[in-house]
Amino acid sequence: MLVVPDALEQRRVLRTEIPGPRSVELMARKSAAVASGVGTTMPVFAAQAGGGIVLDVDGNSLIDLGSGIAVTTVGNSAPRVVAAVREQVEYFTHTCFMVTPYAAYVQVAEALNELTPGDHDKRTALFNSGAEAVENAVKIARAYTGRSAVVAFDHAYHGRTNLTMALTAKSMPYKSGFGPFAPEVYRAPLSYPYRDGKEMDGERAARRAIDVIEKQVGAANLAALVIEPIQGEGGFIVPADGFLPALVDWCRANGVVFVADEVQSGFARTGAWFASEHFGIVPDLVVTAKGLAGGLPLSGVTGRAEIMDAAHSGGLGGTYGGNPLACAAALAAIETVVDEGLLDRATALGRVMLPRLHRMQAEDSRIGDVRGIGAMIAVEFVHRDTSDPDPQLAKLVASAAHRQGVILLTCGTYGNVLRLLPPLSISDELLEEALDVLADVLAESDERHPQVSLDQEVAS
Ligand code: PLZ
Repeated sequence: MLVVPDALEQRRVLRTEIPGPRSVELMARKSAAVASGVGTTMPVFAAQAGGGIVLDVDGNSLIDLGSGIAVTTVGNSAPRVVAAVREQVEYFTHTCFMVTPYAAYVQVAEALNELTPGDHDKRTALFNSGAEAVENAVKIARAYTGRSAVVAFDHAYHGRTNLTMALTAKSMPYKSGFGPFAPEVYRAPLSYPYRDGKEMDGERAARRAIDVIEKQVGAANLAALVIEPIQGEGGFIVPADGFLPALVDWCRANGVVFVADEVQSGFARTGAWFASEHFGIVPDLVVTAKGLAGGLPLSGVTGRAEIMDAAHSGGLGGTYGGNPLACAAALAAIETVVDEGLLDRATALGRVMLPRLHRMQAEDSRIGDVRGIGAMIAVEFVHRDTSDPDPQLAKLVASAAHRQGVILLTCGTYGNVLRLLPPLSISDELLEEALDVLADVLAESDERHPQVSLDQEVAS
């Protein structure tokens, strides 16, 4: 059952051009007041959001296929989350869990211990952002192993703090000019089925990665291998079958902590609580954030008790980590997923998106690949003859969709991937309508601009 606030009509309505005059005015104030390093995908300011709609300050109702970058999985202002936060805020906003703890933090830890893959004894620590949790997973793995090296993968995204910038692969815009980066971070090749070709199955891709690790790092020096089971910012890359299990096996055999960064792929997004489940792997540590607290800032590291407990008392924490409002929101978000059957809903949304996108691909050779699981789906755009990445087309399609009132995000090392991340509270009708818009703007980009002139137009 979809629970949608009455006030927000679930319909795409464009009352002004996008952006409308109020957004234009606010954008001018943003430019004067906010550091220019903080960019925005759309030049549109939000007024309200819920179901599958973001209402802007000019009264335009936009279809949300971004979920605030995979955060509002249970919906924006999901009723249970709103009620739980309202109730908590009446009691207290903050005491600091490290000073006078409160039950909601413990309840979230218990829930994450239960929901993450594997039935071994687990512990959880809570933080504020995805990057902070990834950093803490690395701290914990180093404390447990007594080793310092960490391996991340090609196309990886793990955050913008110093250590997580080092783990993140892409220079522009995440790292360029912001070094020096944390030492003892090494990079291994990923399994990328669309680009690897058929001969490179999952096990061979794992062998290729393990070779690099053994030769360039040495297992004896390696504390942790950090990987997104399905990559987010890097292009929604789903590794070939067998890749992740082979890496887990190698980690077990070599005393290396396997860390799954499920910040984007986790918490019901793919039709399972965690994407790791699709590959049959049980990570040693699981990092969660984004969808976990229905839009409030909360992240966690959950994993094997003996690893999690390796950090000395007082070694983990932070003023706001596991804030009571965020914990109340997380408990309500978990309840929402269960009560509203949102794991199945994510799978069902995938069944709406994938066939439509595959049909578009069959008719348009600029779509090189359609991939993803559940409500985490992507389209990779390429140049017709070469299959080289075509970021201009992805950008053009996304901004044309924006003008038609559909919030769409791009991603990928080359910026040539369009990602569809609807909130699980969206209706089939709205999702279908957004896909109609996507099909239209794609067709128009083809008719009006044959490939050559398209490139010229964007370049000029
Ligand atoms: N790990 C897998 O996807 C955040 C970044 C948006 P924070 N992804 C969105 C941007 O441009 O900053 C992310 C992720 C994965 C870690 C993170 C980091 O999470 O909550 O943004 O710190």
